[in-house]
Amino acid sequence: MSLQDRLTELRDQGLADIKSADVLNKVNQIKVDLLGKKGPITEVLRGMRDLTPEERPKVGAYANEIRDHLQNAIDHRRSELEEAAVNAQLAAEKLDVTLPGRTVPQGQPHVITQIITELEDLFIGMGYEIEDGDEVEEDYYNFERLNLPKDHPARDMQDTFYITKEVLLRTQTSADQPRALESHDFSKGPLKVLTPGRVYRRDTDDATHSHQFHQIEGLVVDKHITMADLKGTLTLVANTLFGDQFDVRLRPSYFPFTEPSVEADVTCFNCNGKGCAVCKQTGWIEVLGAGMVHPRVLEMSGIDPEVYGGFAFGLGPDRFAMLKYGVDDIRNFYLNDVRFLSQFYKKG
Ligand code: 2NL
Repeated sequence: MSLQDRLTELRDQGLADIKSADVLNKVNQIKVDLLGKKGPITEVLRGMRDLTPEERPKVGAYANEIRDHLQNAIDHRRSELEEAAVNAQLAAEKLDVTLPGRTVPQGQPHVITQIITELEDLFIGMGYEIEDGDEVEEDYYNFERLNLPKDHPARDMQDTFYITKEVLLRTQTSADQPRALESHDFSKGPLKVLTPGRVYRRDTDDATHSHQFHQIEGLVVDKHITMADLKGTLTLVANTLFGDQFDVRLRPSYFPFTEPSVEADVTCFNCNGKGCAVCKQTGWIEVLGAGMVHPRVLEMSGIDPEVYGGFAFGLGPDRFAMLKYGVDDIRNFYLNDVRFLSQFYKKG
């Protein structure tokens, strides 16, 4: 067989092999076997020694042509296989972007936080500023500046966690208010503050007491403030929180920081005032304590009680939440059991 025929045969066999190679490794192996130093084409080229000088360039050119042809076929087959591999991978990893995603369950503010926020919004609307004080407070601000000197018997109403003799966990958010009083510039208008926050008392935990709970206190000081302002404000709170048909009733009470002091009741939401088990047949539910700011409290903050006066009130969002939703054990609010808390999630 002539060298040309041998080359043609190698080409045809090689092209058939390349075409049928179905993985990259096989193509690579064909390249080594066919075009490598020990391959048949190299061998043919070596055989050119025996040709006449006229034949040599012709055979040489033909050999080069065939080698290039095979090399191109190999390159072509390689890229075909590479493309097929990528396509196969893409098909295997295909994402259906139209599938609905997995919804992440979304939490909501705690029911106590919801009540605090609702009240904050209401009072901000009436021009109050929100004060956020420290939970670790001085005895001086928590008690003395609110007219509760050391050994005052009314301190017993607020059993206290002391950190040192003079530092404690605040028992009432009123602790923030002497600071507001002493720093207020009355030439710029009345003082109106709302102090929501956590407070602590060394109460035994039972269904209606927790060692940590919440309080929101309000304080207004200006010239010519009367108890009518207090009652009007509290009525607005009751109407906003519970509804327009709710009324407010004031009963005499005692707090060391107010004089006179009152307990405020609202119409029982359960029986609309007719009398039921929730309101113990009275038609009223006690919701907060309040009063006219004691002159001593004003004096201690450097304010003249002959010129200025005001009202203050304190309410418990925990108690509000219990009343509003008929929860009978305050400790439920602090167990962080989502099955309980999610009942108060607002729709939407
Ligand atoms: C309650 C009800 C109350 C106040 C808090 C207050 C604050 C200042 C002056 C006067 Cl700076 N009063 N706050 C007044 C009345 C009631 O909370 O049950 N407290 C134990």
